[in-house]
Amino acid sequence: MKILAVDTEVIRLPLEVPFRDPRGDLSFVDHILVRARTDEGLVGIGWAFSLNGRNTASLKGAIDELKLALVGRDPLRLGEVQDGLHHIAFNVGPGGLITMARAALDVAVWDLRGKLLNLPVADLLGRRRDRVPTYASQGLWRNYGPEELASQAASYVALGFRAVKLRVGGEADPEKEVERVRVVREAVGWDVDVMADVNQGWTPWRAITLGRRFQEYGLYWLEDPVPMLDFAGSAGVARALDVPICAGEYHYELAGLKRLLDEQAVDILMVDLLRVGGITGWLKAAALAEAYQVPVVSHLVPEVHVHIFAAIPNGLTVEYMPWSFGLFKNPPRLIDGELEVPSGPGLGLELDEERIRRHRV
Ligand code: SMN
Ligand code: MG
Repeated sequence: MKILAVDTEVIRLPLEVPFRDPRGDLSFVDHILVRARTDEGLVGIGWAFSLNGRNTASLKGAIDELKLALVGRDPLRLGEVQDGLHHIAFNVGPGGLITMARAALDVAVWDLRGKLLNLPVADLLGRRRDRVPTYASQGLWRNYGPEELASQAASYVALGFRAVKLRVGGEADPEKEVERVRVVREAVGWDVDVMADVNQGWTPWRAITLGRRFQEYGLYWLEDPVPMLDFAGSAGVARALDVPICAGEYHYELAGLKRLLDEQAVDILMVDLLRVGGITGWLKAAALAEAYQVPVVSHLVPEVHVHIFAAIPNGLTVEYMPWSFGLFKNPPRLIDGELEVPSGPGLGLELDEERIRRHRV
């Protein structure tokens, strides 16, 4: 079995609810869809994405150059594929678009491996469960006021979610930040977990003073309170607060994640599928965190993370962000507040060719 060709295309999917954010509005997501085709007619899929059309062409270009590492290779020989990708990428990597491109191709190869062996990726990875915890993360944006936050948070609970994440860090007035957390807690009650994401917006001092105020609302985690490279600041915040500090989504490859762990800057490590280099990189990050007895959580792309989290021992919860669901006829289902691992081979995802045709750019 050999990969004969790898095709890429750009699919522009609008967000159901566009939002405005002081750090960048979002109304659509460009998916660079990868299809790796074998001589036996199997097709492995993977994808990278960009927000609001920024860098879409560069990302597609990086994938189109790196994809040569797959052509002519046996998808079961993942190590050879990885070596080939690193060989093409090393002079401009690691990190940035090059790592994201490698990740999209890595996911396509894993999908192919599952299809070839007729097993879900979760089984290839050593499945230990069939459903994984998840949390609603597709809303509660920074530009939403208290009423909108409360009604949207309640709507997620009505859908069955047992955890929701809101965004903070956009208000000049600290009382308004506290109010955001309070209205969400009051809307969901005390049986639902609440996370708050600052997206690097605060100084350590503000994170500690506001984090202390948030504690009365029982946050499950406080995410990225300070800039990603302020390891010492994050460690200081983690030491000062009872609420667990979660960070990691901005880091590429493993070095930054390791430093977060070494410096005790996180209680929970967040790993981004594209920035860590795909499923292959994710498994290394999960094992690294396990060595520090730190749980891991995912960032975006629940379709792939549901397989990883079915298998790894230290996976806490999968971020439910359905931005790519429109590509598929059968995105993973939410059942009793958990995400179900699809049963089909590979990622178990069937492309919705009709919708893809309509949104191709
Ligand atoms: C986030 C990151 C990128 C795009 C949207 C939202 C956020 C998250 O940091 O954790 O979901
Ligand atoms: Mg985040």
